[in-house]
Amino acid sequence: MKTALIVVDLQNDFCPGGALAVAGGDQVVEPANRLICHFRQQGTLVLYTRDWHPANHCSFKPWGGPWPAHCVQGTAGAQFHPLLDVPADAMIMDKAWTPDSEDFSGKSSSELFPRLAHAGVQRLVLVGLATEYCIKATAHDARAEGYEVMVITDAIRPVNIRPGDEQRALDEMRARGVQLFTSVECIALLHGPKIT
Ligand code: VGL
Ligand code: ZN
Repeated sequence: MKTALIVVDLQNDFCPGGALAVAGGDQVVEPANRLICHFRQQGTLVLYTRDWHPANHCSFKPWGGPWPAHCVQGTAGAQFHPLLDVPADAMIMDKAWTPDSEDFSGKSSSELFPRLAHAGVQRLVLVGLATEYCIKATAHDARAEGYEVMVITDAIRPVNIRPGDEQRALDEMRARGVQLFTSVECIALLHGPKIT
């Protein structure tokens, strides 16, 4: 089965020190890099999404939204984490890049699913930030489109605005048939020695 790795919003503003910091957000870079390395060695598709807002985005508090300004196009906060492995020819998909568009899902980058379908991909592996927003929304949209979805538990982190948000998101994903694996399990499953 053809598989693609989607690296979701691993940007400075979602990491400690950033405008919308997720606790431990930077800790997902290492397992994400391990998966990126494995997928590249296998010649498998790796795509990156970016939260990519204009300065007057509707999700920002001054414009009536819930969030502090974050991931503003062209700023340091919107750049990928400096240790994230992003090849020069990386496929990058930007989301929510007009003032009125707020969509957490990678689907909102209209190229994402058509591109995957064109490449014959049937299974997605998701890593990145944040668990109950962009990871969950992308996972659910992918399930609705018929993809098999694996979310990598050590390579995601929640915002946890309310206690329990993370657990609820994991439960909702499981209920929709999303499979949860650690990065080690994922690599062993997809790229480990074949048992015959
Ligand atoms: C995200 C909150 C606001 C995310 C984006 O990438 O999960 N969360 N914008
Ligand atoms: Zn955002």
